[in-house]
Amino acid sequence: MLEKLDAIGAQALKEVEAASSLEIVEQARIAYLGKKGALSEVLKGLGATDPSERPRIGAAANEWKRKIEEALEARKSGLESLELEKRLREERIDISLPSRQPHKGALHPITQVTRRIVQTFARLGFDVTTGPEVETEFLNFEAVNIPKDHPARDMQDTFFAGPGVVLRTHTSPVQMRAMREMGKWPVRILCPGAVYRCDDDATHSPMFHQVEGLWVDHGVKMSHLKGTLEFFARELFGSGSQIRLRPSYFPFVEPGAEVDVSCFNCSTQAGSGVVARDSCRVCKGTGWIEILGAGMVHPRLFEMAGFKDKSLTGFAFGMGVERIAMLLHRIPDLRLMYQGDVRFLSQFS
Ligand code: FA5
Repeated sequence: MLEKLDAIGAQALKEVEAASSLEIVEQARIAYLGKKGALSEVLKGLGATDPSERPRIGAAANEWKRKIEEALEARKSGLESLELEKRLREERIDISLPSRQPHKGALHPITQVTRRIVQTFARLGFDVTTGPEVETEFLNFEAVNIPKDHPARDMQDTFFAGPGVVLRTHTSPVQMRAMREMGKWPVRILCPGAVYRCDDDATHSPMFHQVEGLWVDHGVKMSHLKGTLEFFARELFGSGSQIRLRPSYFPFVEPGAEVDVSCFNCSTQAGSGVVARDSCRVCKGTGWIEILGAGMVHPRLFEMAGFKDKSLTGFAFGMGVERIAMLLHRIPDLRLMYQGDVRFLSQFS
């Protein structure tokens, strides 16, 4: 019986040492030390042995049990530390790797420029008002003194959205909406927003943005218009900027003017404002850049707004935001602003 125990014990130790996983270690424990394990099976025959031999056999069985338990424990912890090492190796974090930089978003250049324009006029007390982009033909044209069949309608190629309904071609109808809704003066508003025209080239887009300004009160004069726009030009294009007004025609103002700002590109190059302007790509050698249309509100608009006070006066102006953005950022083609190319847009973040 002792020989049998020795053979089982030796076999158990061999198997435990060779176990390649915790599962096999557990299987070996059950096979040798379990209730129906090899060791227990041998000890079942103890009753049939010589009683004087039993203490020796019992002691030998206990010794093998202890040895096998020790071997099981040793193999288990050996396998556990191997497993831990493997996991540590696999799950190692290389803290020297540079982290992934999240893409930083930024406002679109059109939004940035619109906000700059709005903030500049806000400092002079202008409030922001908006209107719908789908507008009645009446408010877009008739109410701002562009009657049906008037040749001025050709100045703005129109998208019709239905009978008597257009995609507004300018922000001037917002002037009319504001005066009608307020029903009283003074009116000092700024109307930014998208407008639509059937245009498409490097400097004209079917959808673009305008900012309209309107100031109505008693005693508003052309000099106020000039002073306001001079302040705006200096804030946006630099403190040395000058403006000039050239007579022009817009049906909703009388007199009307086109407003130019002195070329900030030339003066930047020269540092003095005096340069060989022939070489300037921004002003094409004229020294002036056209930035907006403006004038004194036509009395017909006050009639259309329901303002009966004949002594009221006002000025209005309207500018294209894309044009201002192109000038400020030297953008050669307006379409770049609508292509959603991150390489282009990220320059403005
Ligand atoms: C007007 O739209 C007038 N409502 C502005 C105005 C308001 C004048 C109040 C007087 C008093 P005009 O059609 O010139 O004016 O357009 C104004 C600006 O919009 C232009 O100077 C130009 O910068 C811009 N613009 C016109 N068409 C386009 C287009 N298709 N794409 C981009 N910008 C355009």
